Amino acid sequence: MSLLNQKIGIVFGVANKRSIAWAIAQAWKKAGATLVFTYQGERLKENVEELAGTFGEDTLILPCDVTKDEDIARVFAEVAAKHGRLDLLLHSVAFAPKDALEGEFVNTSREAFRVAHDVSAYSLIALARAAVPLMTNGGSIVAMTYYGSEKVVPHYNVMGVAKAALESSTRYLAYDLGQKKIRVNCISAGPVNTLAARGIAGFTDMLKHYEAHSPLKRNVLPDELGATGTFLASDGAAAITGQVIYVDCGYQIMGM
Ligand code: NAD
Ligand code: 0WE
Repeated sequence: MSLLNQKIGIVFGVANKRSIAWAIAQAWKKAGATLVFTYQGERLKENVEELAGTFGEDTLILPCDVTKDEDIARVFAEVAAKHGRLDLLLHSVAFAPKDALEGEFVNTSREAFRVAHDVSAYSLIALARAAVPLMTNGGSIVAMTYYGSEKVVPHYNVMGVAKAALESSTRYLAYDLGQKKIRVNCISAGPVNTLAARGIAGFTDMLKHYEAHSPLKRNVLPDELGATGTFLASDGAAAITGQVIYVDCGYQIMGM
């Protein structure tokens, strides 16, 4: 019997085959889940249809800009119409304007702060609220975060502040939704070479730094994020909520 048999999930944040969301979606699928996919906009439609289409012709694939309340409402209405309920939700979405990740944090504009928090943190609250009425048998919500929320990682800047908001929101959501048997957790991943990471100056050096300094002396693999995502989604994690789980080859424990 597979871990996620009979479970219905929705995945936010697939852009291409390197996306962490795609690694977790594949693991959820392998564990027996039925999935719905969303994509940010027309630009990514073809990519996501090609990837998610391999999950079966009747897989629901819907556009959703997480900063638009009407998009979110439409997506959950379509999930309700097709599946009638929901068990799992993956939030694997983040964005800050590029210049905010390049200069000094002290120069963060009001607008860059607003956008980063709207896309990367508020969206978890909005998606959770829309999911609750469908999670009638309880549920598991998983969001992706990064260590730059708690320690200074040069250039991560306003994204670090937004991830701190995301992690704190995870705890407040876990408290509110616990009575409905809905769990909310974060996976804090070590650096992974995705679209969101490429183009970051010094990213290759960062992978090398983790290789040199993490206890396991290597970087995390996408499949390992999939495995943790599957665990958190499964009944094996039934008593785990409000947590940040580090899947970073142990990097977070180090003091030097
Ligand atoms: P990615 O570029 O593949 O995924 C980011 C996704 O966010 C994309 O699918 C993009 O379309 C989506 N997105 C951005 N703005 C959106 C909007 N307004 N509406 C809907 N979707 C929107 O990169 P990734 O590395 O897989 O990132 C996924 C998550 O993992 C992010 O939360 C990121 O912060 C987190 N994370 C990444 C790393 C890493 O090193 N790559 C490490 C730790 C955590
Ligand atoms: O969360 C992230 C990256 C999220 C991200 C990436 C981009 C690049 C393109 C958010 N917004 C944008 N905006 C863009 O215009 N990570 C955890 C990966 C990452 O990004 C870094 C890192 C790491 C790690 C940026 C600086 C330093 C380290």
